[in-house]
This record gives sequence, structure tokens and C-alpha cells, in this order.
Amino acid sequence: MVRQPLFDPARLGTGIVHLGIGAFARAHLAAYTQPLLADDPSWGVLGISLRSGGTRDALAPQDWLYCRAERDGTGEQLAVMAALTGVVVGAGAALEHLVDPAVRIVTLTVTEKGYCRDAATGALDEDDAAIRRDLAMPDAPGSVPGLLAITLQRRRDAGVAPFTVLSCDNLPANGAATRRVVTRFAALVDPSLGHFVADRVAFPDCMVDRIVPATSADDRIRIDAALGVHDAWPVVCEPFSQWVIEDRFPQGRPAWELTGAALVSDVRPYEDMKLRLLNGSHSSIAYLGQLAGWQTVADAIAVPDLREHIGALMSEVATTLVLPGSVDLHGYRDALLTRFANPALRHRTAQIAMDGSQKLPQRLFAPALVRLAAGSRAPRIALGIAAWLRFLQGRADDGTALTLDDPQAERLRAVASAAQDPAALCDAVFGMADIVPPALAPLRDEVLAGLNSLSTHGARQTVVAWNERYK
Ligand code: CS2
Repeated sequence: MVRQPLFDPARLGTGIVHLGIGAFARAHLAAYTQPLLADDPSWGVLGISLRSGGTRDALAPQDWLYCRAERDGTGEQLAVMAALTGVVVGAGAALEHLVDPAVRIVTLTVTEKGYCRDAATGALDEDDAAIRRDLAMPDAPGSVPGLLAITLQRRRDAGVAPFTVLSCDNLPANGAATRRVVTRFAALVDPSLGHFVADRVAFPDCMVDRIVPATSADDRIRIDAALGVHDAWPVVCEPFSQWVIEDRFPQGRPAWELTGAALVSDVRPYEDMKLRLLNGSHSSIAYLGQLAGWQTVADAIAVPDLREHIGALMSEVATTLVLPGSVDLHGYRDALLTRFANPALRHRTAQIAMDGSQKLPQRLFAPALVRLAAGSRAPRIALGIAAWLRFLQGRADDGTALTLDDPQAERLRAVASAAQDPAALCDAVFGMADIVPPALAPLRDEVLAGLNSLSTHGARQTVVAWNERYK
């Protein structure tokens, strides 16, 4: 059975604009919002793609409808998704919609690099090419901080209340992180705008969780056959989904608590738990998997030695967390291992391996820093970092070429190819202070031990050795 929306999509208004309308938002934000639209059609979601026209071109001929397939080993549940009021492409088009008084919330999944921050400090990277361009031409912003600051300025000047900005990216304190870059950009344009953004705009934090791999050609064929009509861009995800949101929406919000979101006053413990246990494990699996030739997370976690290592990594990381009261650590860890093993999701390690310079600070460096501060070792975390360093050298253990897709790719590649040996590579990457915080220096020897082993014995043997050595 294919679930259908209980409202007429043509009656929706746009109350939310979503920047970065990729598969994740179409499987997560849309799922929490859609069931509420029958009662309140004002919260329809307009999607913005900042660069590519692919999503718009696929969905326009199908009136913005698409299918969501929830999959696991027991089968597949299909639902017709109808929460989108449209998709527009480019910052210029976005600007026109963002000044509309009916828009009360702007949600974002623009990936870590979209925030144009210095990864190690979190401050706006004022040397970033997009930021420099936007500061020179503030009337036509192209960066996310620029676009938000300038649309907030236009709303202020027109006497329209500011929208609430809800980041749904995997950054710690993602609301505060967004506030920091937008406020700084605004202040550079006009100090009074900086004060306005700081004082009047709400940037609640939230933790999002749902595994949504890129849709494959096989997914499209299978879903078309099940639907009996062609869907140019369905989304595929796991059944599990979680959303914990700081409840701070001065212009109102959909009643997301009715569709399963938890509205709380402090999201931080949930964010750290998810970023370090789920995403930290994901990145470790991705780099070890790329080296060993495990193409998907499920392929990797099916290898008992790797599963044991990831379980041990989670135990090491758990000591750095203050868990939310309601969470049982063992249950959470076991559920993650089961989710990773989902045989129906082909979540590619290459996809997760992208943008390591932006992801590792919160996923692996942050928990390692907590361990170091407590005087503890962190061999399991260090092995994930070592696998990233080895990945930067561009070859899997069997010699296959690996693709480095990262905003810092040029620098990282240069450093990796100049390094004569593992020690030199460690020193060079640990010296990139905008990526690796200097306080991580005491972890260098543990990372080097991992890198030496990976270089000599390969990822599979190293994981076995780590399980032996650090039982
Ligand atoms: C993944 C995440 O691609 C990645 O880096 O770790 O997209 C992950 O699947 C989600 O955060 C799960 O909620």
C-alpha cells in the first residue's frame, strides 16, 4: 500500500523555506511537517537548491510530489510526499521568497561547508572566496551567511518580522553556530544589522537523525515498478527517525511535537551523543571502509572485526558524553549497530568520506579532546583519524584510486603527496590549525601508531590488531 497525503497540495502556503533541498530534508523535515498540513496548510515548504537545478527539474513535472521509501531487511514502505510548494534554484531566486512575510521559518541543510566557518574555531571564515565576494557585492549574496543576513536586512527595512533560522546540519550547537556566522556577516555589512540579528533573530539548535543515502538508479527502477508511475527523484531512507528541537520560535512553528519531534530546552546532550556516536562511527567506518574496499556501511559492519572495533569506539566515545536523562547507552549503541547493518540501504562509504575536514572536528576531534583532558588515551578514535590521513594519500589497500572530495582537497592533497613518511604526514596535517585544533597535539603519537599500521598492514589487519591490543 502506498500512503497518500490527506490534503490538497494545491492549497498549501509557504511558511517554511528550506535551503539545500536534498534527499535528507525531503525524507526528514517533510515527513515531520506533512501530517500537520491538513490542519494548517500555511506551513508548506519551499525548497531552495543553491546550485544545481536537478531536484527542481525532476520534481516540477510531477507537481513537487515524490515518493519516500522507508526500507530495512523486512521490506519497504512507500509514501507519497506532498509538503513541497515548489523548488527554486539559486540565491537570487531564494532572496525573493525569503522576504515574503508569510515565511516564518528558514530551515537549512547546506552541509558543514555551507556555513563558511573556520572548522577549528567556528568563526566566520572571512577569507572564504564566497564570503569575500558577498561582502564586496552585498546586493547579490551567494553564500548562506550572506543570503540570510541580507534577507534579514531587507525584512527589517520593510518592517517585516525576522524569520526563525533552524539549522538541521550535523554541527554541534548548530543554531548558535549559524547565529555566529550570520551575525558576523551582518556586522561586517552594517554594525546596526549585526545588533539586529544578534538581538532579534532566533536560531534554535536541533539534532536531526535519519540515514538517507543518495538515491540510486536501482532505487528508481524498483520504486517505479511498485508505484506503477514514474518518479524522477524518490528518496530512500531507514524507518528510524529522530528530531530534537530547542523550542524557540517567536513567529510560531508547526506542531512538530505531534509528529514525533521532541521539543526541549537544551539540545546539546542529544547533539553530542548523535554526532560522536553515530557520525563519529560513520566517519571511522567510511575511511577504514574506503581503504579496505568495503563499499557500503552495511558491507563494513558485516565484518565481525570491524563491528567489534566500532562497538569499542562507541564505548571509548561514550566516556566523553553527558547523556540525556532518558537515553540508555547500551540500547542506543546496539540500535546504532543494527541501523548500520540495515541490508536494504546501500549507504556508500565514499559518500560519508566526503568533506572530512569539515566533519572530523565535531565527530572525532571533540571526543578525543575530552579524553585527553581527562588524561585518558583514545586509540579507537585515533585509528579513525589515522584512516582519514591514509585516505588523503588517495589509494586503497589494494591500490585502487580513491576520490578526495573536500573543500580543502587541494591543500590536503598537496600535504599528503609531499609527506615522505607517515610521521611527516601526521605532522603536516596536525599543523593545519584551521582544521585540527592545536590542543589535539598530544594525540599525534596514537594517530601515528594507527597510520604506521595502516600503511604496513592495511585496514583489515589493523582493525584485528587494535581489537587484540586494546581489548
Ligand atoms: C553521515 C550522515 O554522510 C554523513 O556524513 O554520517 O549523513 C548521517 O547518515 C546522518 O547524520 C544520520 O542522521
